[in-house]
Amino acid sequence: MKSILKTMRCSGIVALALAASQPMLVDAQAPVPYGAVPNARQIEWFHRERQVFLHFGVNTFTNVEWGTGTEGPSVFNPTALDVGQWMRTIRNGGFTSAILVAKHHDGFCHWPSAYTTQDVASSPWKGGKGDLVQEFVDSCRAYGIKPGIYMSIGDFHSEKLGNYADYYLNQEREILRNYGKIWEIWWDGANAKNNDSATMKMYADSVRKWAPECVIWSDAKAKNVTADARWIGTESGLGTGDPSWATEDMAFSNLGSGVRGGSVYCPAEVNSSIRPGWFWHESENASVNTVDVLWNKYFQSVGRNATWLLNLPPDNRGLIHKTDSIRVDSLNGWINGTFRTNLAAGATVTTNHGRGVGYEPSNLVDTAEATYYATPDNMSTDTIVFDLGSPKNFDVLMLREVIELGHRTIGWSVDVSSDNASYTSLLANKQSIGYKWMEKFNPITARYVRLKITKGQASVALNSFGVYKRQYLRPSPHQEASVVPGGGRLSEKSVAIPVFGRLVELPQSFAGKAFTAKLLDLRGQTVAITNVDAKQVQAGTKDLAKVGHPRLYLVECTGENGVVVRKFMAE
Ligand code: FUL
Repeated sequence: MKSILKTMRCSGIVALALAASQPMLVDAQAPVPYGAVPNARQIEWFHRERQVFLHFGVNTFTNVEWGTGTEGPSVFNPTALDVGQWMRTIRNGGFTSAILVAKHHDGFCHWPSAYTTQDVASSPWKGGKGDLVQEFVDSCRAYGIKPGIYMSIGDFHSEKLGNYADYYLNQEREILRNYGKIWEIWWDGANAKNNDSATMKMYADSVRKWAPECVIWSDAKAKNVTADARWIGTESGLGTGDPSWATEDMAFSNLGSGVRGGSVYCPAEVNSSIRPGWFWHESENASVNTVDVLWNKYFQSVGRNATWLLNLPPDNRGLIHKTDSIRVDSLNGWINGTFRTNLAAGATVTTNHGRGVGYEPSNLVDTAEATYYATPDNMSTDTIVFDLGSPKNFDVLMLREVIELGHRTIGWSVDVSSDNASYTSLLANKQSIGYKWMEKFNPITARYVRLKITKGQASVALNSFGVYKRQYLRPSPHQEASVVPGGGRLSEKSVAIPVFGRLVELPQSFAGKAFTAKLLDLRGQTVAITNVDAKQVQAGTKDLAKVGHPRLYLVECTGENGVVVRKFMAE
């Protein structure tokens, strides 16, 4: 087996892999990346797949979508705000990260900013002692959710006061330097006055300085040189293009589909709300997206080479409404139920143009993300037949390309057969693949599935193929209990404890005790387990080098008070 990162040889990718702290060996046999390729931030961002947007602020209390900046902070007074309830909804919905609207166009700030009184410190909430950004990031970390921040560029309250760029930069510094790692910053172009390219470039340079791993989502000016992720051109959640290229030209001339061969790698993040509006309105409690609508949105975002940013707006109590929570919980039951069994997992896979040892067709149906199938350099088409062993009934198909090697395939189709002789078309004239492409269709029964790669701009490099039957998996009480992060008492101080040879920040309750630590890969699969005795901090930990897994991202520590999940970057 060869790992993707082991087999890259272009210097751009060398820099990328080093930036991502991932080891790599040069292998002359590996395909060369084609065109624009993702940076380390974008690779991590793609793996988040499902993210939650949290629109909450003065508008929640004044019942509008856009405030004017003249509302006093006194209107912000949630009676039962519980960020832990948000996190349980987010986690139970299978989301991996959350973006809090820390400041919308009205200028009200969810943190006590040193630069304005239009903030929580001047509100009645917690007697002006609250800091919602702090509660949000603490709770995210306790629940293993990556925190991100929306900070509106347009600010009806503070723009009038002059020196707005300095003001924004000061606030950006407060957010990025005072709250630990922020995984994404969101720059909406709406209502922005002070957003010329030079200013936006200055804001972006500061993000790179203060938080180099923070993804920039931007629809503001200069996005062609600052953005890691782009707008899709609609907020319906159902408008992602087919094809959907991760690349754009310098003018971003096609937001919905991207631009094939474009020089800027800037994939789409599909933002949409579970309700008609972005902020909570009582009148919309009966208009929450159904599970079927959410299922479609999932396929039109994660299933189209993009990530999904679904808005779940907390209500005026400060809680996510139960209808919204139940809907995303059910959706996750459908996603988990469907994708846990790949009916092609044991398939015999034959192809016409294999690249040889290390790039076997069977890599397409294994569970390792690091292995892939490839054709020789001069061969950009192929016919790949999956013999499922017996007739199988399925209604979903999934395909993944090796994004580190760029968009390669630009034409593909799928047909099915019961005898490997006469085939019926299932999917025709498809173009892009990218990080993940998913299709759903009426259930069909077939033993043979034939994937034709009909056109490519470089040799084929695919890492996964799957067919699935849509089904629901109810989370068992045991599964639920196993992820309850009781160890993450939010106000608790943290301590740094060596785990797998690295210092990991854990709640104080882990200090001086024995606990179990698990390393999980990006898909949540366990790759190593160790017992840590924090009384003798080094004892019981293993050197990571001996674990032999280059791409480790999460460490899950189970102590006597529960489970805490932390990000873990291997070198
Ligand atoms: C838009 C804003 O004007 C909306 O209020 C919302 O925040 C949405 C995500 O972006 O441009």
